[in-house]
Amino acid sequence: MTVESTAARKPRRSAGSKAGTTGTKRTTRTTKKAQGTDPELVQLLTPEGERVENAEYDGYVADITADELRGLYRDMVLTRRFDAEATSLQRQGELGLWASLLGQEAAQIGSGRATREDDYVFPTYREHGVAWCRGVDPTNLLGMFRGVNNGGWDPNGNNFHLYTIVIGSQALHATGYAMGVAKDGADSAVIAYFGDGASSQGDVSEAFNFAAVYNAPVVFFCQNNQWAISESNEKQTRVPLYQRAQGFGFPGVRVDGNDVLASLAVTRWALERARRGEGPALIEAYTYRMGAHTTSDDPSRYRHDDERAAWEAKDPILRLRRHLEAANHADEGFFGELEAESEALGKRVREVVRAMPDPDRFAIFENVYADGHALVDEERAQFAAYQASFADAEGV
Ligand SMILES: Cc1ncc(C[n+]2csc(CCOP(=O)(O)OP(=O)(O)O)c2C)c(N)n1
Ligand SMILES: [Mg+2]
Repeated sequence: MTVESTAARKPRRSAGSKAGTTGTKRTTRTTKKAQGTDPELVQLLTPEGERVENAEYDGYVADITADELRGLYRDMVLTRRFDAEATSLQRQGELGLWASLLGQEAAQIGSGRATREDDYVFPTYREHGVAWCRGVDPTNLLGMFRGVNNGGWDPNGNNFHLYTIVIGSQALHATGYAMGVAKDGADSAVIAYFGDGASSQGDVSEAFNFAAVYNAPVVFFCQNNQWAISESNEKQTRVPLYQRAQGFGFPGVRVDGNDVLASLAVTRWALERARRGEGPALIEAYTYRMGAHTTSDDPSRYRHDDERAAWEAKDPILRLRRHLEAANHADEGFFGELEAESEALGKRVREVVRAMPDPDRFAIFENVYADGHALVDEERAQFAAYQASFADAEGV
């Protein structure tokens, strides 16, 4: 179901002709079948892998071939494998921390594959699947979690900004960037990822308002994984998050975040209308964080196992596999080759991480100020003396 404001129904620039793509043509129509499950949720694949029709969004994935469906499956499997490997590496002491995306693969791969090369992505710290879609080598995501660098990739190399830990702040960065894109007259779009917990941050509301008032070409992609560390979704909001958009004057949609096809379709819709100059949209990808918040967290302290079990039945990878098998789109050969590719990725990740060089201890003092600063010089000298004290102790 979508919520549209009056302002959103009056696009400033002319809209495209594709049926169901404009603000005016969008309605709350869904097929009977989809309504039977949850009328608020855009879903194209049921948990059993059955393709359900959706008059509004089918057109956005009509071009997806069997080959591309297998590609989406491969993306999700490899992302999950990479993520599992990173969790193990943390347990082995090779990483200081890891934030797993387990369960959120469909939301990330679907939305990530909807982006165009010239679009710009502002992630949180959990968007490993989106990074994969943007072509960031997964091993580059690990340096920061190993504590050997402050980022690990050139944001402009793939139009994928560095991971952002300050909750919600990237929504403002994305909005400002999108306003710049519009001023440049470019037809690319910007997408900001954030979580259900971040929706309570002032930064996110400020970003919504700026984006609406300036009609910025930005898509707000909220992965509602039901938890913000140990705080449940009920503690964040009294209304479904996608409905917040209405109060700011742009459309909001709730999509089944465990359905890669629906996530792709809805994000394409939002990005296309942003590129046409129709302003921001909010997507709430309804999903579940199957693992801990990070490797420092123990979810058994605040939630029940049966909750996770219920969501496992809606597993994003399993549902696409069921669909591929039922439609005869993939055979054992495909799944076998993917398993081998997955093993090879895991091996490469382990090897690259273990070989990461320790950083220069004094690098932290670089780039604080463009021309240097007396206080930084003083701190560098203090740190050098501190380091030297260990050398003295070793010498004794
Ligand atoms: C401004 C700010 N406040 C608090 C924190 C501590 N913190 C880190 S993650 C997190 C929860 C975020 O939850 P959510 O937005 O739902 O994202 P998720 O981790 O579930 O993907 C909090 C409060 C922070 N990093 N930044
Ligand atoms: Mg969350």
